[in-house]
Amino acid sequence: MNLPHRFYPIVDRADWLERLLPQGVKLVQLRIKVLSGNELREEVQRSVLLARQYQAALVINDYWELAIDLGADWLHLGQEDLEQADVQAIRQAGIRLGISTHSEDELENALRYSPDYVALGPVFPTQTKQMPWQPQGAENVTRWKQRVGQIPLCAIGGITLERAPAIYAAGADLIAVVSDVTAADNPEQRTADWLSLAARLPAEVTHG
Ligand code: 3NM
Repeated sequence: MNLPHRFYPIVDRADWLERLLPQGVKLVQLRIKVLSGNELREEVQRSVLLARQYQAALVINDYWELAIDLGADWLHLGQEDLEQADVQAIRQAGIRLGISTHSEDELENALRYSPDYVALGPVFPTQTKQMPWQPQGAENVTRWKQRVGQIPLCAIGGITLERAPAIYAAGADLIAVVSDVTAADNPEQRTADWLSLAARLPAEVTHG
């Protein structure tokens, strides 16, 4: 597949990249909600440079103009972000695109953009993001994978290391997590445990 790893932590600061990238993380999302202006730009810039240094794929959440400006390789957009974004400009900049989905309608909409991955959430209840959606359960992971075929499917929302094997088995090509890593007693150790789980999975996603 086009994605470099099956474990996909999401963090809100470049400082986290300093901690996680040396562990061997090869795919990470920067999801910043509380910065703006120069502070935001500097945080994204530093993250882009760190990802390059560690040869990891960095996915910028939401800030598509900054992503183009700062030479990011990947972008993640929610459905509302997608409406505001200039997807043609994003594609022209050679940026790959992941899109959130929470319902069949959102999935149909996302597929119109030929995304490089589709995210499905929340698989389980999560405290990290307020959303109107009911938990999807492993069943919808399987349904989504049948629908997206060769497009990598990312499962997100309330997923822990302990729950991960069942979610990979249900059809998730990759799993994105926030709190299971960032709220862990020892985030570096938790990351190492995720990486060793992912290393025991097939390296290539099974298409379709
Ligand atoms: N998006 P945690 S769930 C950022 O369903 C995000 O689209 C979701 O955090 C979606 O791993 C979520 O702590 C939060 O549950 C994931």
